Amino acid sequence: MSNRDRHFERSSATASPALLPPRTTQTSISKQTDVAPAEAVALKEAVSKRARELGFDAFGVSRPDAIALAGARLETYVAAGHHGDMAWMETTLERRRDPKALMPNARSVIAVAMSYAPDTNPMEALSQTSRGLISVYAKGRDYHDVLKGRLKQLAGYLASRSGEDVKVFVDTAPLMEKPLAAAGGIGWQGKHTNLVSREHGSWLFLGAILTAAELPPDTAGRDNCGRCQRCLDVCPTAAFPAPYQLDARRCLAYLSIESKAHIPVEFRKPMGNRVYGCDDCLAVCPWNKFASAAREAKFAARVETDNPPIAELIAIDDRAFRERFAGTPVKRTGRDRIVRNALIAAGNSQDRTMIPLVEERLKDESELVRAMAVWALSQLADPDHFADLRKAYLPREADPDVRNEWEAQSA
Ligand code: B12
Ligand code: SF4
Ligand code: SF4
Repeated sequence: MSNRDRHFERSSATASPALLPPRTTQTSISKQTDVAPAEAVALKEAVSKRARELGFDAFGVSRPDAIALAGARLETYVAAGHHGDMAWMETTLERRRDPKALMPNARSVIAVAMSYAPDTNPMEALSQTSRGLISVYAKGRDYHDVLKGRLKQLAGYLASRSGEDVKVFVDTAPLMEKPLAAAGGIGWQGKHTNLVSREHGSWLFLGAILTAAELPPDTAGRDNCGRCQRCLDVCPTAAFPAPYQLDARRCLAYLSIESKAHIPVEFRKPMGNRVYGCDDCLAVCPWNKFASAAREAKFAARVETDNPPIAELIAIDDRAFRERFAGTPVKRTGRDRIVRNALIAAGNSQDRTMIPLVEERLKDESELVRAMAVWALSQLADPDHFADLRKAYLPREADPDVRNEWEAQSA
């Protein structure tokens, strides 16, 4: 029996409460159904089986009120400013705390996970300094598209069998997918805050269905981090103020993907050659040794997104960008931010053959790009050459941030 089969078997089984391990604190307020009605058990088993047929690797059920503690922690996270410029986390706070705010008649939450485990360790590419690292999750087809299509099929199946309302979510609505997956027994939130499964490690995409159907809940996942803290230690930007807490403002995934601003100087060197996201805290997790490579071919790296040469990314224009990254999550971030990141990678590469390409970007329309071209040249060009460039470009630079870069670098 494969790991996957084992997981489904456990998830869909109904066990006597006496045999179940204690629930984690995250879900302690959820009420366990003592004896689930036979129809609900049969429905859950059928939906779990269908989920497996649709390519999901894990499946679990919880009650909508199972994540009350997560809601309180989300409030603390936002109050501390850890969400950075993701203002939607503030505006959706009240709805995110409670799945019922999205579907008042919801009685059950189905959490699903699909593996995107790579077949090699992505950290090996950190030493290939002429290439721009793209996070494993973004090298293939956008997971929103893949999961949403399958979730809709699963929800349709559930609706037709139960006659009850259903709603589908993949990272597109204010729902806390990690705590819900943990509450459904798929795994636990590791010290890096992502969901880890004993069977599939941490390379998992998550999705959820809210339904008015009554399904027997699973037992919440138990924390198996123990004394390990590899993910905390490996983080290049010290983004974890404490275990189980992330300050997104320091995380390279936030800085390189979500942030529309200039990347603060303190993070530019630690960024190394990562041009889109970061995998380090996931890659070092010992639970990944149990993860077999993803079965979903759509998540496989494409030649054109598999850590492209930095030189190609610096020179990319809008059209070539859209062609290269069509259908992947990278496309949504847009050309300017990727070129911004690639220029930082160029600055870190110590490869002086990139200087002419970087100089071209001093004339770029985007101030994000021009600013990082200045920084990259400050790392690559010799001081006299940099001073000549400054003399030529600073007087005609109107943007205050780009001017600051010139001035800071020549101080
Ligand atoms: C915003 C967001 C981000 C932000 C912030 C991430 C974060 N950890 O908050 C940024 C841009 C940084 C990000 C990065 C990444 N993301 Co993201 N992201 C999200 C999103 C949209 C919301 C997450 C959220 O609500 N954060 C708010 C905080 C408060 O929630 P939390 O992390 O669950 O916080 C918990 C802990 O802090 C814990 N806690 C706090 N204090 C304490 C104390 C104790 C004692 C304990 C036990 C726990 C505890 O309780 C909190 C509530 O559960 C979700 C999708 C979704 N709708 O859920 C995807 C999601 C979490 N991201 C995902 C992925 C894949 C990533 C990256 C791996 C991508 C990459 N390679 O670049 C990185 C991973 C970085 C990391 N270490 O987290 C996946 C994770 C899948 C999984 N296996 O868990 C998700 C679920 C998307 C999906 N549908 O698959 N992401
Ligand atoms: S994704 Fe990278 S930068 Fe972000 S917390 Fe993990 S190791 Fe740190
Ligand atoms: S690396 Fe260690 S501490 Fe971090 S999530 Fe994995 S098991 Fe937990």
